[in-house]
Amino acid sequence: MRSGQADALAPAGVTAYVALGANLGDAAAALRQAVSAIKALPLTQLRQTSSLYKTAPLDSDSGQEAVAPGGDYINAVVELLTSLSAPALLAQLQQIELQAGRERPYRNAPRTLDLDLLLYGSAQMDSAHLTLPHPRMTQRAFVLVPLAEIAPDRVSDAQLKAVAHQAIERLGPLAG
Ligand code: PH2
Ligand code: MG
Ligand code: MG
Repeated sequence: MRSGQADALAPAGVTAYVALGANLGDAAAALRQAVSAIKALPLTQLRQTSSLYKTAPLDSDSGQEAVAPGGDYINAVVELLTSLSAPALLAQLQQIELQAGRERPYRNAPRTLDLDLLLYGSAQMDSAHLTLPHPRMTQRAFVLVPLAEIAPDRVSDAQLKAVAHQAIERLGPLAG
């Protein structure tokens, strides 16, 4: 039996995708800072980073373009390989939001940094704190376009087509 040997191997980790967004202050700098913080997370490697995108604010509930007090967003998506559980990863992401000065005065308030866990391997869960896959990700060009850039097999052409009317402009690489 080789199972004892297999048990001794380090867990390979889970591929997870995180959406980054900000629309207050220097949003691009906030996203770069967030990527540095994600790189420093325990048991986690940053695997891929999408470009930065400028996107029109969308209302979370209706999915329609909305007038947001902070104006346009900067968005990106990163791919991680992590041995943290999904709730532990979410808690770490929320810590990074807090360090960036995130306040939650009301739903959809302009934010210095929003980090949303989109996908955690093929996990499907619906708890009070965490729903996977992210329940609104397929309605949002600001998630699907950067996700398709780094993980084309996780986004279908039909999904992209369904959000093609939403304004999104590629700005350039996140780093540099
Ligand atoms: N985040 C929201 C609501 N609306 N719109 C854009 N363009 N980008 C976002 O990151 C975003 C949004 C809630 O988190
Ligand atoms: Mg969000
Ligand atoms: Mg969020």
